Amino acid sequence: MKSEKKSGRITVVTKILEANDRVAEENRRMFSEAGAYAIDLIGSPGAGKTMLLEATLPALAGLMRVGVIAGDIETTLDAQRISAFNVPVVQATTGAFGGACHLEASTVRQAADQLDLDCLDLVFIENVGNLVCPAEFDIGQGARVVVLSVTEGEDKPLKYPLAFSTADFVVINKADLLPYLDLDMDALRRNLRQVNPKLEWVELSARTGGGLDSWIGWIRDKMDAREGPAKR
Ligand SMILES: Nc1nc2c(ncn2[C@@H]2O[C@H](COP(=O)(O)OP(=O)(O)OP(=O)(O)O)[C@@H](O)[C@H]2O)c(=O)[nH]1
Ligand SMILES: [Mg+2]
Repeated sequence: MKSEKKSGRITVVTKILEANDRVAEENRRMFSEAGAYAIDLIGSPGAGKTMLLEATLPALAGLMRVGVIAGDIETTLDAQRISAFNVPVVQATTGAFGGACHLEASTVRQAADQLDLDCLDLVFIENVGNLVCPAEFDIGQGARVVVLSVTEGEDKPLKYPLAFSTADFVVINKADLLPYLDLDMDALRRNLRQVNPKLEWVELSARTGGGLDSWIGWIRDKMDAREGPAKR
């Protein structure tokens, strides 16, 4: 009896993920056809995802047209912060849908419908602050970036491997705080490699802007290398 229940539950979970994957593929096609590259930003609450965007948007101004989807369980606080940069922004809150700890492909689809994708080159999707659930859900992104702050500790890649094994890039944020911490940066780099040998990363401070150039360079290289028609 017990195992029947368990297998029933597994079937349901599998169906949810399959349904999500189908919409994610549609999203990927939608972004690609519009020529808008989508970057899924995931990371723990407070890792600095929004502050990274606040540093990144001025650096990309004039280079490309950027839109933002801000994911949270509640509030429009992040969208309000982003709107100061004069870019199109949509807040996607999961509170009305049971407070999911991640964005699903269908939520991203609804949010993207509020943006004029044909007029955008790049869409940042700031996922709900969480290092676990967002890693399990494909949302149709072109690339996934983990924002990990140095205050979180060098062991996080080992403890939350899915986030790092499914990531294309890691932004190690809050580098300005390193002098005040006993973080073992070599161990962090080793742990990142152990979980995902192909992983690249940059160490930066969204607060001071130190190291931001490498992050901007990665975005531009990634966009230049993407498949599909360039818009301009
Ligand atoms: N010292 C320092 N503080 C930072 C840096 N980046 C972000 N912070 C601070 O960290 C806190 C959280 O930053 P947010 O950008 O709101 O973090 P978030 O990841 O968007 O948080 P959620 O959206 O709630 O998941 C704020 O107080 C920021 O000022 C940084 O590079 N250095
Ligand atoms: Mg945020």
